[in-house]
Amino acid sequence: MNREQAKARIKQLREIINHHNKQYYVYDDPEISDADYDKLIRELERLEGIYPELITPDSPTQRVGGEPLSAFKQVVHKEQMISLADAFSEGELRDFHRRVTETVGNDVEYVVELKIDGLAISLTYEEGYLTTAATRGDGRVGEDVTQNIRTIRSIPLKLDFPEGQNPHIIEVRGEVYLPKAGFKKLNEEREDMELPPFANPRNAAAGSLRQLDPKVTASRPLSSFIYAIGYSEGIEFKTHFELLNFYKQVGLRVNPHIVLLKNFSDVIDYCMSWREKRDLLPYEIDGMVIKVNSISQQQKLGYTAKSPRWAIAYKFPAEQKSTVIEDIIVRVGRTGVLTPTAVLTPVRIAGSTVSRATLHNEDYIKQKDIRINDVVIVQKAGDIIPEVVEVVKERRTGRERVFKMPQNCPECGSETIRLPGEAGYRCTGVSCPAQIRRSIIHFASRDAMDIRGLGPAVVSLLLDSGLIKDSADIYTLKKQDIIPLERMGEKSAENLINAIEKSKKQPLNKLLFALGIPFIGSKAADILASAFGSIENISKASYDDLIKIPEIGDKMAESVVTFFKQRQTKDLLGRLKDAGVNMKSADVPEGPAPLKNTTFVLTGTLEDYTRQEATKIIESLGGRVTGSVSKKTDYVLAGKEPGSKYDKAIKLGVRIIDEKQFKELITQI
Ligand code: 3BD
Repeated sequence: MNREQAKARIKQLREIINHHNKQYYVYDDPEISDADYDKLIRELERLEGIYPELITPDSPTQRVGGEPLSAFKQVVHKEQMISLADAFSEGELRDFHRRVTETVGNDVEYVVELKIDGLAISLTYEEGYLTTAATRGDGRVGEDVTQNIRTIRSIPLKLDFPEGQNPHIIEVRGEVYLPKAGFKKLNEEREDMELPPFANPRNAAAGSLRQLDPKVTASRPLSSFIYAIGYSEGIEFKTHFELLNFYKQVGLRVNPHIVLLKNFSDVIDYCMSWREKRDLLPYEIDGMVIKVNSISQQQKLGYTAKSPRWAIAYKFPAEQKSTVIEDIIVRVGRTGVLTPTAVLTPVRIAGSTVSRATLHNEDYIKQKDIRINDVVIVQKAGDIIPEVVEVVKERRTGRERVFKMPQNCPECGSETIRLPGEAGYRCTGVSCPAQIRRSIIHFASRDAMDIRGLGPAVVSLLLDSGLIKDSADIYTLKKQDIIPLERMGEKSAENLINAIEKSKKQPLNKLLFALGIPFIGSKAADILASAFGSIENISKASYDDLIKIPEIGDKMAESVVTFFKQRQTKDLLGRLKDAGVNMKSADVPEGPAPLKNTTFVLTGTLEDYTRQEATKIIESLGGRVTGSVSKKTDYVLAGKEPGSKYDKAIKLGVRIIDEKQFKELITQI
């Protein structure tokens, strides 16, 4: 395929992919299988790899691009993002309707929307292209989260405007949210890593969007619903419903349960019906939003100091139930932290049965004076995580027992201690089975060594059968050991062995994270890996060396030093090294960098190298490869059929070399 053919195919692929993207993420109506979709993406990636100059920012491959940010820029919304007044009862809703009719008369239509429990955002599209995405902030100034928003598949990078309706600029407003399933999974992962869980999907969505590294955001299954407009030029709407239809048409995701109602009693019925049905939705809603449909009526009604008079939020009451704390048990985490958990007489709340509630730590229990056998009020924060709201003290009978954190680990019997400055107790046992199990599961997990097929169940099997005692033992496993295990077989054993083998090549940051050093999450692991370049260097680093790194705090530095001092750590690392596990960063230049400060641009087809290979060679010698020719370019490496970069190099007087000269250059130095 020549360049022209590739260009045409790239264009075609982008159109096909964008179409399927929209069917899947915006309209929830996929037309092809995931595998076929992946094939299209891979073909496009391959072609763009060969012709990187044909990559455009709106290409579907460019959703995760760019380097992590060091901070978010501020964005002033062109038009303010106003608040919404709340109503908590049917009476308050009727008051709203009365105020509306007093101003605009009885002929009113309402649009009723679900109130998505997410994070409000504003997307600016200029000439149809997404140029800025910002959080709401204080309504006037938000944070620039464009890089992160671009990773959300339901948000188009470009809008398809119908003929005659092409606003020069439009601020589109809506909600970014994490579906219930994604929220649950994220919290389970956080619990595994002993990070505090997000209290509700809104916090989880906010936490996911406020990531400096867009790759983290991309790994979260965020979605969006669009429901309002801010500033715009070159387009007008008569009704809110018309606006929503326009949004649907241009490829923005609009909630399918939005209705247009003429009668206010229907509005009330519709709101109440969702109060009962909300559990059936795959995302959280915390109420309904009622809006006057006609824009001219909206204008007549205007705004109070804080919110529009033409809209109101009806907030569902948080569902609470009383139940009994039958017992308080203690779970042991990967780093030995003990978490007290209430065992409840099961009750149904907001659509699911609740039989456990986390009590966080000793201080929390003391503060609320929670005792075993207490009658308590339980609710689900964000209607998902059960929590104890309060103790019903009037119902105490004298049979209540005060809970004490155990002095010995419930799993291994070792002494427990409460470290100064920490809320939690830790098990001091070096071979606590609960800790070991959780640490191995963590070691093999996706963001760590990524050993597919080595989940909690298989780890338990391997531990119980005595095949492994710690993470390093994973690398001594043989196919014959695994085949006889329950629910294993020839094929799964082979896959597991291959995944284990592959994990030896995981980059340093993943290994460092996998070790499960207290307070070192994946971000801190990335930072340490790039600052020190090898396990050896990190293990030799002093507290002072570590604390010099801006993102590494006091606790982290102390934890790293303590971890690497331990005999067990040395033994574990020795065995991992002997097994052939990678212990260094690939990107620490080992030798001198002869092409340091030298910039290359590649154009045309090379005979002996792909572009990626040539780029790797240049980078391994310390040089840089950029996409476009400027005065600062040192060399343009031109292959067969070079493109416009060749002409530009001539124009700017940049030195052009061919493949032969390139080979001479790299062998000479
Ligand atoms: C939703 C305002 C108006 C455009 C003002 C009428 C306050 C968060 O599903 N419509 C919705 C939803 C939120 C809305 C409006 N329609 N404002 C809406 C909304 N379907 N969640 N909100 N917001 C969005 C807010 N956010 C944080 C702090 C304070 N206010």
